[in-house]
Amino acid sequence: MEQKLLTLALLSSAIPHSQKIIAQTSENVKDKPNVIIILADDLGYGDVECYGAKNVLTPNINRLAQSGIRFTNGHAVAATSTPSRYSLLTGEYAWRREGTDVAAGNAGMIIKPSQFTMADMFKSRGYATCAIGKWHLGLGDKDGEQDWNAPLPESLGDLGFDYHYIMAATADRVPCVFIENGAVANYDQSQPIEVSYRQNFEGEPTGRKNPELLYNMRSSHGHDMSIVNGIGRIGYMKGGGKALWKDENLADSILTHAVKFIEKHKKEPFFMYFATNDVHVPRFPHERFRGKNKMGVRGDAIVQFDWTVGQLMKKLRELKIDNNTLVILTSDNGPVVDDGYVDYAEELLNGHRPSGPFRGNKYSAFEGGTAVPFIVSWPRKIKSGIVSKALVSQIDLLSSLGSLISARLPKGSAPDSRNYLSTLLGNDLNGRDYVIGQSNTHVLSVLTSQYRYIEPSNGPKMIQWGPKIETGNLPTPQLYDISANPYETKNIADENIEEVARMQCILKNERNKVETK
Ligand code: NG6
Ligand code: CA
Repeated sequence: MEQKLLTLALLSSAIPHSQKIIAQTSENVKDKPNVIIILADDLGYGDVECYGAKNVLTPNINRLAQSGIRFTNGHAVAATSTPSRYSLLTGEYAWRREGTDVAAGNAGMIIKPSQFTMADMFKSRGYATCAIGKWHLGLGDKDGEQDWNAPLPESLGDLGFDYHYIMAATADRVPCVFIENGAVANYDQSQPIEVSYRQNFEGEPTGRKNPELLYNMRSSHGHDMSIVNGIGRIGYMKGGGKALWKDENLADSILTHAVKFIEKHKKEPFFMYFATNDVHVPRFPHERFRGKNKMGVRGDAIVQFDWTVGQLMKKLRELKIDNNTLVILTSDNGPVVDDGYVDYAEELLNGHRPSGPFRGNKYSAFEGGTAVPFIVSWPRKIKSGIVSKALVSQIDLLSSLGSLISARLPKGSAPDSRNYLSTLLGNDLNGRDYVIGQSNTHVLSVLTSQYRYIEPSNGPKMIQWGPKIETGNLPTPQLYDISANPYETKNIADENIEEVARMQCILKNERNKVETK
C-alpha cells in the first residue's frame, strides 16, 4: 500500500498539471444528449438565409434552425475571436483577464490548465470530449517557445478535451499545420518546423519581398510574412513539408476528423467543440464550391460552411443519434468583408449585408460586432420552428449546458456564466436582463433586450489598418434603442440620462467584481 502511495506521489509530481483532477462520475449518463457546438468564424448575422441573406443559399443551416430554435438576439461575447472563444469555453468575460486578445500562432495556452472549462465540465459527467478546427487560444506552456517538432508540454488534453485536431490559431497565421493531441499531425521528419513572430528565417521568401510567389491569393493589408500554399501569412515559419495544410482542404480535414470522432463515440454521450475556419480569411474554399456564388469566394465559403453543417447532420442521422444530439450553431464574432486579402468580397457583395440590419462589423462596439446567428436544435426535446427574441449570449452556454447534464461547477469557476437552459430549450422566452459586449479595443457595451449602451472612448472612429469598419468609438456616452433603431443611427443618451446612469451602474458593478475577486 505504502509503495502504491509513493508511486502515485512520484507519478503526480512528474505530471505537471495534476492539480486539476476531474472526478469522473460513474453514474449512468447514457440518456444525456450529445452536445455539438458548431462555431463558425466571422459569419455575420445576415450571412445566413434564415437570417435574411438573399445572395447565398444555406439549406442545411435553414433546416437546422427549422428543427429547433432560431434566436434573433444572440450574441458572441466579444467582437474578435480569442476573447470570444475564451469566454465561451470558460464562462468568464475575457476583459477580466489580461492576454486574451487576438492571439499569435505561437502564443502559450491562454486558458490555464488549472482553469475549469466547458470540456472539463462534460468530462466530469462522463462525456467523451473533443475540440476540432480553429483553436486560437494558444498552445504549450510559454509564448513563442514551443518546439513544434515534439509533443507540446501543455495542450488541450490539459483543458478537458480527450481528443483534439486543431489549427493552432487562424488560417492566416503560422504555423499552418494541424495539431492532433498535442503534436503536429502528419509530421514530416525531413522538414523540421520553426516558427517566429519576430523575424524571418534566413533564405525564406516572404509576401513582402516575393509577391510573385503569392500564386493563390494576394494580400490587401498585412499578411505579407511567410508564404504557405501561395498565400501570405501573419508570422514566419520554416519547414513543415507534408504536414502543411492546403487551404482548399481545411473544411474537409476538419469534417473528416469530426465524423471519425462521432462514429467512435456513437454509443456514449459526447461533447464536440467544432470550430470551422469558414468564413475567415484567407477564403480559399475547395474547388467544388467555387464559382457558384455571385458574391465570389466569400459566398462560396458560406456555402462550404453550410455543406459542412449538412454533412455533420447527415452523419448523426445515419447513426440514428440525431434525435438525442443537441446542436448549437453560432459564430465567434460579427462579419468582415475585406480582412486583408484581395478576394473581391467587397466588390461582389451585390447588395448583401453581412451584418444584416445592424451597424458595425467584426471589431466594432456596435451591434454588428457581436450579433451572430444563434441556433439550438435538439429534436428529442425542443419543438421545431421556434423563433425567439430572447437576449442570449455565448457566455451562458457553460452554465446552461452544465445544468442540462447536472454538472457541479467548482467554486469560482465560470463567474459570468448563468443558467439560461430553459431559454435555450425554448421553454422560456425571456433571456438575460443584460449582457456585456467587448470591442477589439476593449470598449465595453451593455446590451439589454431594448438598448445598447456603449461606454465613452477616445479611440478612432474607423479601424486603422485596412478594413472599412466603424469602431463605434465616441468620447461621449452612446445609447441606442435597438428594438426601434437596429442600425444605431440615433444616439438617445442625452434624452435618457436615467437609462444611461442605469447602464453605467451595471458596467461599474461588473467591473468591480474583478477587484473583489
Ligand atoms: C487581424 C488580421 C485579420 C484577422 C484578425 C483576427 C491583418 C491585417 N488582419 O489582425 O486578417 O486575422 O486579426 O481575426 O493581419 S479573428 O477572427 O481571428 O479574431
Ligand atoms: Ca473570428
